[in-house]
Amino acid sequence: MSRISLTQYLVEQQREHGHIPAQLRLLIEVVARACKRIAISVNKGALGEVLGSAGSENVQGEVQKKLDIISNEVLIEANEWGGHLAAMASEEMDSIHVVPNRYPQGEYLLLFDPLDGSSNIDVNVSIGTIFSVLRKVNNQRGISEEDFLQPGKQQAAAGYCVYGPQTTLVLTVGRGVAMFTLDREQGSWVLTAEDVQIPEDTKEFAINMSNMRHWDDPVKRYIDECLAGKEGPRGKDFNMRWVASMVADVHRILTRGGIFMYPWDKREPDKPGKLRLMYEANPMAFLVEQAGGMATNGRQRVMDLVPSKLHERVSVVLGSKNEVQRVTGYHLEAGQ
Ligand code: P6P
Repeated sequence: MSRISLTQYLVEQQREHGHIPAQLRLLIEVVARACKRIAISVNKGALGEVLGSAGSENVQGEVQKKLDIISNEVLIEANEWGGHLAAMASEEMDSIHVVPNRYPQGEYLLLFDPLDGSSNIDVNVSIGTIFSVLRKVNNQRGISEEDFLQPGKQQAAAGYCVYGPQTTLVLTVGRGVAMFTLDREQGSWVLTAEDVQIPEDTKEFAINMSNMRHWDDPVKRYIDECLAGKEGPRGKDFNMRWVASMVADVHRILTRGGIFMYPWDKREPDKPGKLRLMYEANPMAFLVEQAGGMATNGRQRVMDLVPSKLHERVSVVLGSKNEVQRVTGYHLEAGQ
């Protein structure tokens, strides 16, 4: 594969397929540049006075880390002036951030989890930025939260940046998944994988096992069968991984297959799950489907779900197609 830059990749996609409007190309390049800025802060760690709690809580009631706030501010500042966005939404902000009147408004809406996996920041484990791009659907009145409440299948683009042993940007604009690794010497994103494909089968599952007693029966059945190994109904042994950074777990699945599950559990029965639909599940579902995998809430396709509020939560089962379908089948059999 030729080692081309993100810019050359986007220009060639636009030239060959014509499906990346100029504003969308600019948006992706601005987000990619913001991720480089975030990577610099993340990589400083204790040297940069950026670790630890910020002493505040976000809309989710979660303690905010200093890097959560820094990352959020980097993404807001980078995207405000370019004229490609009408508004932004973030896990770290209660309400949407409309582009100020001093800048032109564009055709897109950007949603992001600026730094996913915050519990891993202070212990030097991979974390990441997740982003989702929607089109502004109305042109008359001003932008409001309702304009963001679109199902994931309306996404124009989605991606994440994983800050790990390598800093890697993973992107889809609806024509497959491409991966770009940050060349720190040049400060540029270099294409290192394209047409990424998730194997349809796997022997690796990712779930927080400490919640087992809270799961519903179909999830318990699926995991019990994985744990039973080759002597059990699956006839093969399974391995388990749980990074507690969705970006890291999904990157592993895009790279070598697997199934990731954060299911509903009875600790908070009125909540469908822990993860957020708009800026975690939907972008990851777009990437996973574009790589030949599946993403559901255990029963339905994630990207078909119509959100009723910006910070809506959802159960997530995603990854290798045949495994996700098995979990869906168990829910259907159980009538759950
Ligand atoms: P738990 C990180 O806080 C996150 O939102 C996802 O990135 C991750 O998969 C999950 O929560 C981890 O949750 O309950 O295992 O800490």
